[in-house]
Amino acid sequence: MDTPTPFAPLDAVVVGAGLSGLYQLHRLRELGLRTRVFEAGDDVGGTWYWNRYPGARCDIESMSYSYSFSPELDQEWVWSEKYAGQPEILRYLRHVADRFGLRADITLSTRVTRAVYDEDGRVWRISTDTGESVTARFLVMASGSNSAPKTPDVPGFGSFAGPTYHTARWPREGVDLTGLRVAVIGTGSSGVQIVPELAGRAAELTVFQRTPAYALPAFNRPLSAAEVAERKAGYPEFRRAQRRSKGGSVVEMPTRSALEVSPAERTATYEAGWRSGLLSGLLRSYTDLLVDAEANETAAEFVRGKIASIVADEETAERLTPRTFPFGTKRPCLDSGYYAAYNRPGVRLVDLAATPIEEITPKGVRTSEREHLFDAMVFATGFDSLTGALTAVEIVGRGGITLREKWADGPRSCLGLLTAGFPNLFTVAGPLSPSVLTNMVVSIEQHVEWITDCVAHLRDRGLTEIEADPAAEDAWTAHVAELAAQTLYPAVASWYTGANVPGKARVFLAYVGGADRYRAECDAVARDGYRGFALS
Ligand code: N01
Repeated sequence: MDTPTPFAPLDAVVVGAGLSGLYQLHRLRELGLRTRVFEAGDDVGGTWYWNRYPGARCDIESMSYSYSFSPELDQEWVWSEKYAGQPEILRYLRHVADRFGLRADITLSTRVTRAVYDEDGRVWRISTDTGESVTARFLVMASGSNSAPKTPDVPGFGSFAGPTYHTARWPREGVDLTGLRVAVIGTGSSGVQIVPELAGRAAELTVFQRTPAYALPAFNRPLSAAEVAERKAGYPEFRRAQRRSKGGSVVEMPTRSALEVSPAERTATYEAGWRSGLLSGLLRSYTDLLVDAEANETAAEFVRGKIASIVADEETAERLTPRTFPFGTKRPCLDSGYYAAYNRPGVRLVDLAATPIEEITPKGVRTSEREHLFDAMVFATGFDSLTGALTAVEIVGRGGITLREKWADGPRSCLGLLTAGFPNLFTVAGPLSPSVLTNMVVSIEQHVEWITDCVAHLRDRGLTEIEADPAAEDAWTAHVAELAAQTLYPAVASWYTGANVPGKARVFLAYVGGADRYRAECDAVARDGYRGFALS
């Protein structure tokens, strides 16, 4: 192991001990850097620590949604299901923390609240909610893309007299909702997953839907010993293929337009995509589903037909049918009994497009139609995505400018990795990178490795600072927007565009060009001596 340069009392602070932070710590330690992770939760796991709601499950296959950096880990860990549930993924991440001895450098139950760049000392001065202050040369924000929960922006929020739960803050000890009248507000991925679970327990379950989702069947199942063994035998090549892929998953890419084939052929292709039980199964049927509204409509219609075939009550089926935005422009959901739940007695759908919420009351929810009475309420209302966890920390860069101020009109950065005016501050899987449009683990590993190589580059040359060049940042920010503008994404109100958070700038927040192209660009920038960045 190299001897660390005495950068500062700490060489690096990493914020968050989820998938990103754990791997970042591992890599920086390998480099010999004195690194400390601060984690708000009382254990590691990040997303998989916080989102403990019943039904929480990954929507990327478990043997794909796992670290690739350790062939030994790949061989020793055994996934039990096609889509791992939250408890299993959390066990995996706890195992990773133990196996690589990471816990010694992780401070739990501690939230970083403030980080100020000391321009003279070229260090970050970092404060926590436990009153601790540390100084580090590098600050890596591994704080998650969907980790700042959003509560419903409706009058009376907080006035309900009974218990309320946000899916992303589900109590560790669980909640017994058996026999109660329960409301669920929100029908994104979290709502779609929790509804079937609660439908079997609550006496009455009322789902408040503002916008219907497109949900595709998960067909989750146990993995057989034979398929686990086969994947393990092929893991080295599989992991290489993931790294070369556009979305971080190894799938066949389409070559034809949806509009150049016959309706019968299209339906057969969509049927195969539906049966694949993959989140991307339908979207990857044709090349133009996310760029051509007419092509997209063929897929959207297919899903609408499926909803009608599952939901017995015609009126409920129609209300569950998405018609206001193209398929895939909001992240599709994976369905493990969501639509079918509406066939159970005691499960009701309230269509907020027809009868909006007027207020939350001490007894329940008042819509424009009437007051609905509940014993407990569940908010599956999502997150301030991509930027929320970053701007929640008071990050103060050069000249006293905060990141929140700098990004008031939307995030700006070079490669989604560093932003001008905030030297030595890296973001993992943050805005303007492919992150949420890909298999997160693959994108996280790519970012962590780039950051680690960058830090090693600086150290090996006796340099102490890297900062995005404003011109390169402008170019990257514009490039991300230009690519997005070629798709159907930006026109849709979603968390991808920041439209789900009142007052948030409306900007398409992710890089749509693909993880493969993005990786090539990041590698080229590094090869060119960190083109677009000032090193000193
Ligand atoms: O959040 P969302 P999520 N009144 O923003 C509704 C990942 N994830 O937690 O669409 C009434 O998608 C809102 O309505 P509308 C995944 O990337 C993954 O479900 O804004 N309703 C919407 O229906 C996912 O995409 C997994 O009109 C209100 C819902 O709340 C991302 O996290 C599981 C409202 C929020 O949906 C976010 O998913 C879970 C209000 N005032 C999450 N405010 C898996 O791996 C909001 N809504 C499977």
